[in-house]
Amino acid sequence: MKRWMVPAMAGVVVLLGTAGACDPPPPPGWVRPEVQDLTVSPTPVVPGEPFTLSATLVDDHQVAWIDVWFRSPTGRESRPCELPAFDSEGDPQTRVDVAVPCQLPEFALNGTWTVVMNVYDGETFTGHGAGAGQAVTTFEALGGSNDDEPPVVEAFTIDPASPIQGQPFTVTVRVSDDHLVTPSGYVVMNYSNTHLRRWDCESGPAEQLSPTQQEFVFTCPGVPELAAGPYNARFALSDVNGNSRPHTAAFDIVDP
Ligand SMILES: [Ca+2]
Ligand SMILES: [Ca+2]
Repeated sequence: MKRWMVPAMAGVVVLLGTAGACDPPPPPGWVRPEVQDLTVSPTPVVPGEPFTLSATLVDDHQVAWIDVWFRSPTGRESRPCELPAFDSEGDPQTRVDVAVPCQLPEFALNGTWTVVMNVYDGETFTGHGAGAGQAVTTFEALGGSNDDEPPVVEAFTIDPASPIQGQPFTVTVRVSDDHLVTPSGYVVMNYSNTHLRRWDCESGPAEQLSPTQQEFVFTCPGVPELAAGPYNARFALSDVNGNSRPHTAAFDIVDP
């Protein structure tokens, strides 16, 4: 049995994408590591229940570490696995069977997911996915949620309805969704006219009106240099599945 340590290595940075044009060339004779026989079991995967990614990792010198990431049916990326790390003592291992424990959140989307496993040998530049061997497979998730809809903006109220130039105003946004993020995270609202965009409206955490309703109250400071005229306010909120759609509301700033 190979010697693996859990949890994931500290200090392994996110390694995605492809090699950039400025990456140094690999050393002469370098052999890329490989991920062989990447499988998911059991399938279909049930969100909230554990499953395993299995693969065989091979390299001419050493299998140094792996990186795993998932893409949901709507394209959101996540890493719901405990990555193994090598015990650095002992001889380098050139062929390793791994069984990686993973678990999707209970609310995760049903449908076809993609999983990518990268393996690195540490012999060459390993930023941005360069130097990785990679395998990709898909699996079905069943028994999670079918929520691929963004939160609904039920109300978007500006007070006063026509803010006065140079004076503060508030924006109240009420949203509903079956899978809101609770407690709510930091949310940005901005507003603009044809040549100026402001990001200075601040909101505390949302008030939880019900299990499926939240209300944000943004305070927007008075800005003397904002000209009277038409403006657009924009607000977007993601649910736990990352579904998001911007909401826009038009309003006027009027002369004092
Ligand atoms: Ca190698
Ligand atoms: Ca939703």
